Amino acid sequence: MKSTISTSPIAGQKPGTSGLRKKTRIFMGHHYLENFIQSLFDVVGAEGKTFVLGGDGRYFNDRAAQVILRMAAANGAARVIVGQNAILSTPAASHLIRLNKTDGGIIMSASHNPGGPDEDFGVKFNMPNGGPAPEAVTEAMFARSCEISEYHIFEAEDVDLSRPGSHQLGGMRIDVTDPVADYADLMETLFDFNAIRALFKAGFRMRMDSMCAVTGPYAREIFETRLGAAPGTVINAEPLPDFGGMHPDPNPTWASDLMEEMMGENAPDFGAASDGDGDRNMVVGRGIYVSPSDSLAVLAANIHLAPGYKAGLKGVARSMPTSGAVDRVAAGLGVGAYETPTGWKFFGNLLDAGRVTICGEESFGTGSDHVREKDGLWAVLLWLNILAVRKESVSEILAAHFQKYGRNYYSRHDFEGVDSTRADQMFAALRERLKTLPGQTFAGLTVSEADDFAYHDPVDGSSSQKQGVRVIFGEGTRAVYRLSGTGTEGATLRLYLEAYSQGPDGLNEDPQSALADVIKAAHKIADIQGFTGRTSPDVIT
Ligand code: G16
Repeated sequence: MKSTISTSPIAGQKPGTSGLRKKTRIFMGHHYLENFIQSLFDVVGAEGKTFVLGGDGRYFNDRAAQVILRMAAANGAARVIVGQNAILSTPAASHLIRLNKTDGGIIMSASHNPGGPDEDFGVKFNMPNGGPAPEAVTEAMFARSCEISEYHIFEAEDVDLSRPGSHQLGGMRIDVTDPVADYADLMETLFDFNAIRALFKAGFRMRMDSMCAVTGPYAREIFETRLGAAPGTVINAEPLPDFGGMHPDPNPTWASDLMEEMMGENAPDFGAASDGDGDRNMVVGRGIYVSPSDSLAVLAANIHLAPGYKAGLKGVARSMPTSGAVDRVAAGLGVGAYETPTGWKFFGNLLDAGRVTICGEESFGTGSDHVREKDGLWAVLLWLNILAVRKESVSEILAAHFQKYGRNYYSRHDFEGVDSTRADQMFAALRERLKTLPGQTFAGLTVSEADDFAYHDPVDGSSSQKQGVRVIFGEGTRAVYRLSGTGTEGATLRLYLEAYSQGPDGLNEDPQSALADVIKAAHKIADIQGFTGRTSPDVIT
């Protein structure tokens, strides 16, 4: 039976970089999830439509799925394709949206943020192209959430999502589907599985850390079953509601066990980790960490070695704070390079218009036009394909890359849990001073340009302002300041640091040493200590 429930707006249901992300208990609060989902359906329309639904399996994922299904039915949706146990990795959801030509999808995830009753939950909407909703749509959802007065929900028993099959909820059909199969099949069309299988057969050892999050079943099926990697290659392979207490963010700090193994004596040939919802990746060679910006550049330079990309690149795109390493590859290949604001949604138009093939971000996101999300396992597979064809180690491939293109030393420093007001004041003061910075010298570095990044989408003409403050100290050397859009507590200040070296000397320096002057200058320019009280970051990647 369909019910219409009276409600009233709840403050602050404003989607950030990647959907609406809040503490789980907030999402579990009275009408909270329902208000947001109704606002979403009111904006995108549900009548007669087909959606994909799934999430990363974190705490409340199962309950939220039942609520969303009942609301979809009450709002007149025709069909929902839902992952078994309400599980779908973000890239797999993007693929299912496209494969089934649906009207979009709802993904329940707070990505790399921890899960559990006292941790984080999130909901995001992806468009019929499989990509995150653009700002105009999320703004409209927010506006709707500020005026909502009722929501519609079906009163019914829980739908059995524990095995594949079809169900009926009112006039709506529900198809429960294996979350892994279609995605794994897609990967087989893109990469040379025979070559990778031969690599493993010859004794190549890999460690994949799924961090007790959604990629476990995907990684086991692809690496161990289809590619023949040794059983046990995938660790932390069981998705758990609290991610086993892990912080499922694949970076050297949070994937420290993997780092330790890869830097140790009996290290495997290749290591990788992925995040809560499977869209992020970190790759590590034996004894060598690959920064996401360098990974993007190496993948772009070698992508033609994978069968799905043998025609080469149409172009590349990176988020503004990502290092310029991939731009050098694009210049070498004579293809376009686009610089977008942070957030995968900004790549969507470029991918849809066929202007770019590969995209990436410093925040451990890499992907291509095969879906409209970043895709952690895709990046790992592309690395494996390259390693299998080149028959070189990760460190040899990186060394050759730096030799050819020079090296963009890069690091991101995060200052977490900063007082939001103080963080805003710091940005206001910095923005105020931008025009006066050029010509001034800090820690021996002279500012050549300073601005607040604004983006004009070349495809639809939309524009986005205030996307991060850039202070440039000549060719390839810069500091970028941005506030995170994915945190749920206080503010997180992100400081992105980059210095280019053409070599041949100095290509093997430690990034923190190579960046020492940029770090000093960046602190001085924004008076980070004065505003936030912090002298050193909480996380360095
Ligand atoms: C999300 C977006 C990414 C973006 C990241 C930025 O990642 O999908 O495209 O780079 O946020 O995070 P922040 O605003 O904290 O710097 P995810 O993996 O959380 O979906």
